[in-house]
Amino acid sequence: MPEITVTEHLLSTQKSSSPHATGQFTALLHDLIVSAKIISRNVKQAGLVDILGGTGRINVQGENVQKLDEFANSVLIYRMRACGAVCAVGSEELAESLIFSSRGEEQPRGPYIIFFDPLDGSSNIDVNVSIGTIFSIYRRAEESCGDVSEQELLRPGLEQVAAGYFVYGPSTMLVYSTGQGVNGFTLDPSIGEFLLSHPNMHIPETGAIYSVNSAYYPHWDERTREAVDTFARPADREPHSLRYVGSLVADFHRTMLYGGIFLYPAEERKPKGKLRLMYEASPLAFLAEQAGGLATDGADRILEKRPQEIHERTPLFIGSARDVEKVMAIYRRRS
Ligand code: P6P
Repeated sequence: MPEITVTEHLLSTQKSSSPHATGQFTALLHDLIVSAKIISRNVKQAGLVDILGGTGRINVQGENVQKLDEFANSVLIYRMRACGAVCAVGSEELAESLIFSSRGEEQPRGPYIIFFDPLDGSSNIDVNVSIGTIFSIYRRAEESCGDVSEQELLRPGLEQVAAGYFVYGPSTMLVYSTGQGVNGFTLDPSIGEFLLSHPNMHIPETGAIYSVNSAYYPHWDERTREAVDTFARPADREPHSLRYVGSLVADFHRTMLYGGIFLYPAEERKPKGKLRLMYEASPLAFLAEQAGGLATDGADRILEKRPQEIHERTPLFIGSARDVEKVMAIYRRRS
């Protein structure tokens, strides 16, 4: 197969999907990719330089900020400001969103709004487990002008124009969609390019793996226990295998390729679950649906949820359509 770079792929699909494209999205994606290459380089060196361990600071989520979290966040913010295509940024590591104003700038700011988890799974950094960057991209309404308002930021996932993730594992990969299916690209470090390696990704309709932190079983409600038991202790067939990395991007990437279901339910100590709607659940739900899968909070489709605040959390059941439908049926019956 000829080597197709992510830029070539984007330009070729853009011609068909948005001929009037101004190149601003290409500029945004280019700077996102450069950010990921820089983050990947530092992640791969983490054991060799004094960048392991925490900064001693606590982020808005109440979690210990790892030095690489902070580094990834600052690289992404710098590049998103510099690319000119972005007018606002939301990040797991920022209590408030960042609004980039056009005032005093030679060029008006572009129309794109990006949310990201700069380094998800950071608790795994020190033990050399795969981690990732998750991003979600919206576009301002054509008629919008002036600085972005808070209200323009709180949009349901259905309105995303693009979403994806970088996974820093044995290889560094980019998996993303602009609404025309999902494609995967693997970084070839010898030439510094992301090359098309997983064209037109589809989640199998059902899978043989479920992914959940079963240690929380005592804290789940009855419908969640029944949902998990559907895969762990099925009455009518072999049980699924349990695989849980504890790094969302790694667990989701496996689900995209092998099928099955990832579950992070609500529980008594986390009534809205742990994962964040805007920069974890919504972008992954966008990818899952583009790849033929489903994503729900148990009752509602993730992509239809309108956030009330940037760091809102949500329960998440995501993966193969038939497996997620089983969970939804249990929640419907027991609610
Ligand atoms: P738990 C990592 O901290 C993270 O945000 C996700 O990457 C991961 O899926 C989840 O938390 C793991 O949470 O409660 O099982 O440790």
